[in-house]
Amino acid sequence: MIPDLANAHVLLVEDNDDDALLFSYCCRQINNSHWRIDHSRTYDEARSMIESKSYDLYFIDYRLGPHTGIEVIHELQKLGRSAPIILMTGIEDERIGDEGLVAGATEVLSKQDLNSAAIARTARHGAIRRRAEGALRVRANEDGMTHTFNRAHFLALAEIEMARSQRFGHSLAMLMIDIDHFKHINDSQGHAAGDRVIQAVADRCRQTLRASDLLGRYGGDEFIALLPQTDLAGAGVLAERVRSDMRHLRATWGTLTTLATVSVGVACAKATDLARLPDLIEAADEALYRAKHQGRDRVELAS
Ligand code: GH3
Ligand code: MG
Repeated sequence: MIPDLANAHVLLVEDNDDDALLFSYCCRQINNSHWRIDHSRTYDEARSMIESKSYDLYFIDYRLGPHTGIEVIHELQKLGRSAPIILMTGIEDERIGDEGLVAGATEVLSKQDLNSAAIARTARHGAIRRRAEGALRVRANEDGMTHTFNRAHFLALAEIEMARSQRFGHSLAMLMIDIDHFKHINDSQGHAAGDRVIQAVADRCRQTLRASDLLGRYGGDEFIALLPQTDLAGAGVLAERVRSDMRHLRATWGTLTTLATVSVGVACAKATDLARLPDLIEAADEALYRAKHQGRDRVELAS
């Protein structure tokens, strides 16, 4: 086994206990490796485990009750987890493998071929590929300055989240967060100080939001967040927390310390029946516009 996987911490997502036992048995036979394996049996369990920890390897079964392994892969993508993801399938259907690779799996492993050599090979290939992709992927998906998702990647993930919330009848909320009078900060203290404020606002948003929420940089001084399974009232509470947390924000640049406030527009896909992502964005944007016009440093909910 390649050195960085010798003591890998592995998450196995598998609803069948016999298959899980076989998998663990095979892993113990891999030469020169001592994998620590955490096992989750359901999609919900997997979700909470991947949110609370990051693993060195993910082995995910395709069939998971009413869910599929593809949804777990989407969660991993959202969290920006970069370890190899191996999708395991018991069904001889190439389309499932293709779907897995498109969703972000590094390798596909047929459960019919489950043995220690096959597990070790997919793990090794996955790790090699991830290393090669690493820098490239981060650059393609992230905003370099704030390390939030860039606009294009945020929108791609948001489309997935939107489809899923509709499928399960969950509400989905959006926040548009814009720094108040940011031009003035740039003009009075310089562009570099402005950059520090943008970074500090991103950090504060990240601290306030949940791990399962998506945060992206939508434009210069504007951020966008998507909150799964959150209704308008709940999102309003969170938006208020984001806004009031900015009071403690101190962005320093040289000897300068800058304070900033933000305005937040909130919309919810279920409450207003917005079935398409552009409509949800427009509703959040309109609410933000109202927050700006009603004095800034405030939260407005879409009506
Ligand atoms: P409002 O309260 O209405 O939002 O006023 P504002 O001054 O914040 O207005 P606006 O949002 O239109 O200003 C955004 C400014 O952000 C304009 C642009 O020059 C600046 N900007 C965009 N990207 C960057 C960046 O990466 N760094 C810095 N320092 N400034 C940026
Ligand atoms: Mg602004």
